[in-house]
Amino acid sequence: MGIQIEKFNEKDDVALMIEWLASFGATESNGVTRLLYSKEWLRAQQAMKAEMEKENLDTYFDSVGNLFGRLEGTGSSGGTILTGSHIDTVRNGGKYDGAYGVIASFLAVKRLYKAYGPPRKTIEVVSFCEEEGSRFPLTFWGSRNIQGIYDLDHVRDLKDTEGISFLEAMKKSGFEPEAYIRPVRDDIDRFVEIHIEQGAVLEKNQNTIGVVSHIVGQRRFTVKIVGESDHAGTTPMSYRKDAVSAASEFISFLTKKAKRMNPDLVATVGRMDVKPNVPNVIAGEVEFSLDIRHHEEVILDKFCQEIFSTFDSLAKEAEMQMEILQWMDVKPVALDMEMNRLVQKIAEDKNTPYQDMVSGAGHDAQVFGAFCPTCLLFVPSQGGISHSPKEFTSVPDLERGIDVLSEVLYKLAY
Ligand code: HGY
Ligand code: MN
Ligand code: MN
Repeated sequence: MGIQIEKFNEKDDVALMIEWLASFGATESNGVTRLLYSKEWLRAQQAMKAEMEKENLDTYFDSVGNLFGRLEGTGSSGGTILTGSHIDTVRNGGKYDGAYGVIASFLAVKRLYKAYGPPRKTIEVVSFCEEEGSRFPLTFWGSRNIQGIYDLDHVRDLKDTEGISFLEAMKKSGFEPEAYIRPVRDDIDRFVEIHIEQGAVLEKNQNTIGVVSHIVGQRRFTVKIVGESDHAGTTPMSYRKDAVSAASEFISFLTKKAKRMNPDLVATVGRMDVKPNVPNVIAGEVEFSLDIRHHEEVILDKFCQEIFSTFDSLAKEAEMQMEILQWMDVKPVALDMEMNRLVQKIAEDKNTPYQDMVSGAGHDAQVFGAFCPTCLLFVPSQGGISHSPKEFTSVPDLERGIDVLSEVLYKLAY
């Protein structure tokens, strides 16, 4: 039957906490925008810190703004069990992506402490400062700092779409770049993340827990095409160097190729900037984002090689300039089999329907998975909707996730 942990009071209520955290960066369309180092981001991290302190967790920020709540273990075995997710969101995203993982980890540790006292092994709840790559062209700023993959050199020249520099934004939210100390941790024994699925597989199969076996690899690029601005009325079609027409040719080519090449391959153009972006001028310049994912690197390599060589010949043919900047390359990762077996056993003991699955979304777990035994649990997303104000997971599903997560942490740390 496993451990028994009770909700202790209304403040212990996951639905209330989800609404509370979503109030930091709430948008008019009932979504959330909480970008790295924004005011809303800082207020959310500070509010989460205060909640952790109420539960006697030792709280602290590292030098990039990852928030930790530490519950010291009584044993001498050293090593920390880390659990949590990211606090940042996409623009006008949902209330659950990242936030649920932070809240669930916090509530699980709070309930375990109230029911069983201090753990044998130290547990830390983490609220990673950034995972999405929504403000600056860089993702996993929090978890990749902890793993020593990133430091300030990776962000010195970055600016957001309003031209604000990364370091300026970091400084403004109180994380002094001059005071930056690489926050690398070598004491993390295991990492456990719970997250909404952001897809419809669990719902379709009527399972309530997803045990993630692999997380897809992800590559993100910015493609810039430079043609020539010209008069929309007096320039014959054959004289034009129309950057929008070239971009649409590239995008239609890559979309068709992705559909043909492999059923699990996904390619997305989510952002596009057109210059000068007025109706009666032929576009001289287009910049678009490209997000490519698959769980096998060989497929990612093949797809990228084929589309970029075609882009190159099309650009030459049209006598246009083209620049391709890659700003993300995260490898596919297999998560820890032993920890997954523990999760499966716990779900079975609790008669909670579960299934193994691949994650098409990126997660901090894939950064940790390359360094320490890591597991990632999913709870269902209604209609598979995510990165949208319509993102929703039912309270029973949220609670079941916390119940399974609590048991995993109990087995690892008590
Ligand atoms: O884009 C993703 O896969 C995740 O939501 N950051
Ligand atoms: Mn996301
Ligand atoms: Mn996420």
